[in-house]
Amino acid sequence: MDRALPPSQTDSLREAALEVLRKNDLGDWTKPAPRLYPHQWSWDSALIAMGLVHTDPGRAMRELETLFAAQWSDGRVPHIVFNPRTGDYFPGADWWASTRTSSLAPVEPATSGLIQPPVHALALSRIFDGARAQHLHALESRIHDVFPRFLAWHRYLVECRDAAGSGLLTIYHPWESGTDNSPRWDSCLARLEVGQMPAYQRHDLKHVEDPAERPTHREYDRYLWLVHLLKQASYSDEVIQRDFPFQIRDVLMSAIFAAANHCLAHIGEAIGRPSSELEELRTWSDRFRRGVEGAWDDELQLALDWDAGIEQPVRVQTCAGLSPLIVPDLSSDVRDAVMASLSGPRFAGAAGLAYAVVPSTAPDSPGFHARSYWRGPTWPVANWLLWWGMLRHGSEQQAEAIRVANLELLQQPQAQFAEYFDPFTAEPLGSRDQSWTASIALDWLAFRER
Ligand code: 9WN
Repeated sequence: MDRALPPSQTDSLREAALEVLRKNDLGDWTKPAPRLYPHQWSWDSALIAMGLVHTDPGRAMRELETLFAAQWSDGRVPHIVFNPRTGDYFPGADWWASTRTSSLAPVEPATSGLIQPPVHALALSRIFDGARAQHLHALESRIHDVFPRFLAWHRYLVECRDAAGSGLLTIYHPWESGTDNSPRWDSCLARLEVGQMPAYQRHDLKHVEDPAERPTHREYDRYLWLVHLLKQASYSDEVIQRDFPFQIRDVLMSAIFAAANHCLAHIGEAIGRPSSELEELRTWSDRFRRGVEGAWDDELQLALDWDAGIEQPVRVQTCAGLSPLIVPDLSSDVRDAVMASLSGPRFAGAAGLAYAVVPSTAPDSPGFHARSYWRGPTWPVANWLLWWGMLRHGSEQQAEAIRVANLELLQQPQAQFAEYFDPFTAEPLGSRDQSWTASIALDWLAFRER
């Protein structure tokens, strides 16, 4: 039984979460949301697999296999895989023009040319451990088959997104971070001069009640201008890195990558991959751990992104600053400092919060907005990542507090597995029936049974 909620409530929350995943299931992959996001998104799929594993590990594996079937020949896993049968998303496949623009892109399916945070090996590791424990040999053999693709993805990130060996991955677009309109990107986007590009029409605003919940038109112009420039560079890392105006070393992505290498090494060892590969993965994990630890800012008591355009840290206070918690083998003093920031008055301990969960941006800090997407609302998925990390660092009591507070938020009758929530009123915002919200609810509910 779960300590957070009485059994009748956990049962109905679980049933409702399963229903969301069933409704968004298109057979081999899952829509992130019924209408707002009708294609396959990279990090959504991995986090969806984290929930599916509790009911159907084979289907969880299929989610990852479908995504990795769209991998580019240089190893990158695209942030969106387009489904020709489900339209109505902008920018769609034509706008990205991946196959026409780069010989590295698959001919089919059409994809975007960006990436997203590399959470995939966390999901693969969960599927693997389950398969081993339950003697699911066919599933283990599928993990064997897909392993080289995962390794190629990690190698792409190391070689193309951290060619300088900084221990931090460089992103070229706010969408790559997964935290699209976070104040993390404001100062860099403010320097961007938007040139001539074709007129466009947004579709996202049709699917939310209040446009303030989504990025502004000014932000969208910048997002699309960056895509235009990326296409001009043929999505080539070498060309992009010469003088691209948005190059930020992303601390959250790098923390996830440190953990992902650790997970992939764990699987690789268990399935007997060559020791040279295991050594590489462990070295990468260590390199990105050091990169994230090195991004720690003593004054803000948070880890900060690095803006390579001006060679300065990005001094904002967002949940990404807590990402050292996701890194394996974190030194105990950094861990204690991050935990203090997480539970303190800028995040889960902020005055007036409806539930003691982590908001995406610290209330009272510049750029905060309670209802706008990644500028303040609490995202259960971001809380899940921090919870996952806290457990690994032995911060069990604090991890449990975050799990319980999130489950209480999600079991409100109006919550409907929303994409994000106003941290003060707990009002659901963005899409409803968001797959990864349902999926991590399943994982949180199953936690006490594991
Ligand atoms: C752009 C699908 C995705 C998530 C991102 C989230 C949002 C897309 C959008 O939705 O981004 O990629 O159109 O706003 O920010 O994290 O993967 O759920």
